Amino acid sequence: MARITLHEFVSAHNAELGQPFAEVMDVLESFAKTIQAKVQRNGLIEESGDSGGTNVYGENVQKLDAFADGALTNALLACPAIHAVGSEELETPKLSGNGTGIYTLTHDPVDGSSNIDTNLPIGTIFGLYPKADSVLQKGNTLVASGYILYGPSMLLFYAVNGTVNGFTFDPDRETFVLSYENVRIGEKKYYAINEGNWELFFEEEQKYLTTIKTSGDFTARYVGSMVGDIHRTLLKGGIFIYPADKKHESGKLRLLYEVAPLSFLIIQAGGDATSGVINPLELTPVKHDQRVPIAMGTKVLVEQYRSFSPKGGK
Ligand code: P6P
Repeated sequence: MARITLHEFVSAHNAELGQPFAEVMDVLESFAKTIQAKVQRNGLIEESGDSGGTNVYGENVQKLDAFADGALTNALLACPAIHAVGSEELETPKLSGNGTGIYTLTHDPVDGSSNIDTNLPIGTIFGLYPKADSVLQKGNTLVASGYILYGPSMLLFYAVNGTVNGFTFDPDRETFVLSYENVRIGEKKYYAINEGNWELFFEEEQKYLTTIKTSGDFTARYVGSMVGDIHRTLLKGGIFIYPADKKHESGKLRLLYEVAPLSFLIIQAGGDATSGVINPLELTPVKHDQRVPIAMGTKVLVEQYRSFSPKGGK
């Protein structure tokens, strides 16, 4: 029997969210296929390497970043369900002006840019909020969140109403089909952190890492693309950490575009997340590019990490 498609699944299982939600998911599927067509042609496409421009943070923008940001933002602004779009690459959110929009969607169009030309996994991260006057909403107001993972397979995972479901792009049917139903986070002891920053880590991180490494129970895994690391953490278990350190006083990852949507998904799959002293979903962003420290993953592993924080993090 043929596997249910993403569109069919959304219509059947998210019917209470109606046509607007289905429209957003259709936009995301179409966007995923556009990006996949690019990333499956490393070295052959125009959109490789640096664009020569910088983003609102002064960071070099990869050509694929710029292409993806425009493609997704414009597709969303044309979607009747969308009121506004916030993108990691945009200084300010864009309003659709269509008058029918009921959602604000925030996205990091291509996360893991440093891996783009290396054929390593990269991803798109999205968060769907109820329409509001500002894009700066707490993560615990999310209606849904998820990611697209461009790897050997292209996957789309999303969390809504307390469940996480995963879909694999079937090239024969040219659509996503259900492949991981009602996903619950795994329990393996993988840890993902950039240990190249050891000298920058504060004492609590160094003590934590020394403890888990001398325990002999943990295995290191670090892709350097948040979506790839979080996907492995979801399926297998483990903990992903990007802490504050002596150079990144608030960490590196952005609350609105990376931390909140992925924390929401991990928590809905039975995991946990902490930004030092608080659950990141309880934070109201003070600016759209606010960075926060983050540790997320298997609940018991996040609890162990928290115990090393002198602040007794939540
Ligand atoms: P570092 C990619 O640039 C990214 O934003 C995330 O996808 C990833 O988790 C992190 O930065 C990697 O940062 O400092 O370890 O290279």
